[in-house]
Amino acid sequence: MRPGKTKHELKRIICINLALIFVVVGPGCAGILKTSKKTAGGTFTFPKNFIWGAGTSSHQVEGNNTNNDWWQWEQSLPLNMRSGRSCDEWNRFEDDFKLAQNLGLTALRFSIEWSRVEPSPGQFDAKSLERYREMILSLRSKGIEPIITLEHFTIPLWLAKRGGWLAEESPELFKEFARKTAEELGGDVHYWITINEPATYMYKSYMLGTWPPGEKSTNDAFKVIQNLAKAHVLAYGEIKEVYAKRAWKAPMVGVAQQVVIFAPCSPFSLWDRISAGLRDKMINHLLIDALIRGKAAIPGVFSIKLPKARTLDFIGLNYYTREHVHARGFLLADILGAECISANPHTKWNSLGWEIYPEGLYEIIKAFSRYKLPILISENGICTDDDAERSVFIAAHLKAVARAMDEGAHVIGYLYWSLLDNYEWAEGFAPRFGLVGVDYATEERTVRGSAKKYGEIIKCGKLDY
Ligand code: GCO
Repeated sequence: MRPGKTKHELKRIICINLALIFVVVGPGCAGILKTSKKTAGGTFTFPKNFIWGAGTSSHQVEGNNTNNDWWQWEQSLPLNMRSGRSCDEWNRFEDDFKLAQNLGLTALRFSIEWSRVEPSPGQFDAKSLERYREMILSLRSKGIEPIITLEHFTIPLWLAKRGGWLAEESPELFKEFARKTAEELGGDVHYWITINEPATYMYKSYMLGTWPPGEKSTNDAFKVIQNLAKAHVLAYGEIKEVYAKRAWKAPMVGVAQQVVIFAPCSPFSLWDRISAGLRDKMINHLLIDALIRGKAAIPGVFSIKLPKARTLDFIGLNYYTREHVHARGFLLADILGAECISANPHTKWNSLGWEIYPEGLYEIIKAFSRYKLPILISENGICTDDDAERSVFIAAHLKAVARAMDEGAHVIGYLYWSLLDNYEWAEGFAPRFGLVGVDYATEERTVRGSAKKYGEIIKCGKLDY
């Protein structure tokens, strides 16, 4: 400081400097860095092209998807557990995309409803395709990258009647749908997720029986996962071919894999540790392994052989929680075990009772880095009635991403689940996952504080971890 300055001048200089910091760093950054706890970590600056987004899926937000298996299934549920008009996204997407743009999102993941695009076998509906084209162009005009999911748990009724994903012909039928969609919409799409959470679908629809078609048969479940894997491989080939023929820039095609951190109920029990390890292998890794190597097996239990290896350009990871498991006996189902509740008094849960465990995202990214493919966090989110919890959740999980990336992990983006409150399948409308709240009676939207905080992190582009 130069001598001879008056108190008043000093104050002015300090104010100007603070204002400069505010303009250069931005209010978000200042806020984020101030509130973040400084640990042994560091500060990570996300790459310029990092994908910052959120996700939705057709049946959960569009409303009136009357021609799919879920709609039929819901009709036997109480009124408040049916999807109905949901968020009416089919008609309101333009306004919601504007909200996403205002938040500073650079990507939006949404799904194409198969039952709309192909309402009867081999008959494609030009109007529905046109609506999806409008959605894609609307996003593009707002500088938002569309990330398209082709299969997010629902199938057309006609396919359900033919046996759904159990039917031998299902992979071929999916291939046709993928080809047509890529031909019609591909010019403006770079990222494709063929199938969302194949193992979740297999488990809930064919083992637990809590989702349509409500079956409980391990044999059928294995057939279904084989068909889903084959469907992915065929769709991957089709999408690539369509792009190559038209000389469009080669797309990135992957799946969205559900991942859970499995921990033993007792770290001292060998069997509990085996149980956790087995679940990790079967639920987290088996499918990814198969798609990369073209085959995978658990000797004596299950094997899968695919028409082609190396059909992933990136791995999508849907991460929410950790589960503690213990073995009940020595048969596979027993070793796979049962869950127990963590006794840790500091444990936090979302409104569906899932443990919140941000470090798990770091662990999962590290574990999946072994495949040496780009990783997209295709879902990560919290259902809660306390929006402050959501802000903490997002920051904590992004810090886990930052830490993994700082150690060299190749993560290309993060998609918060979900842009909007929506229809949470068998749980109905009660769980609130949205960055944007939805009043289902009026369809009024409320941008939550957590959404703005997420926007601040995006704007800032760096985080202490
Ligand atoms: C799933 C889906 C989403 C869910 C989300 C919250 O994993 O079930 O991909 O449709 O809504 O995961 O449960």
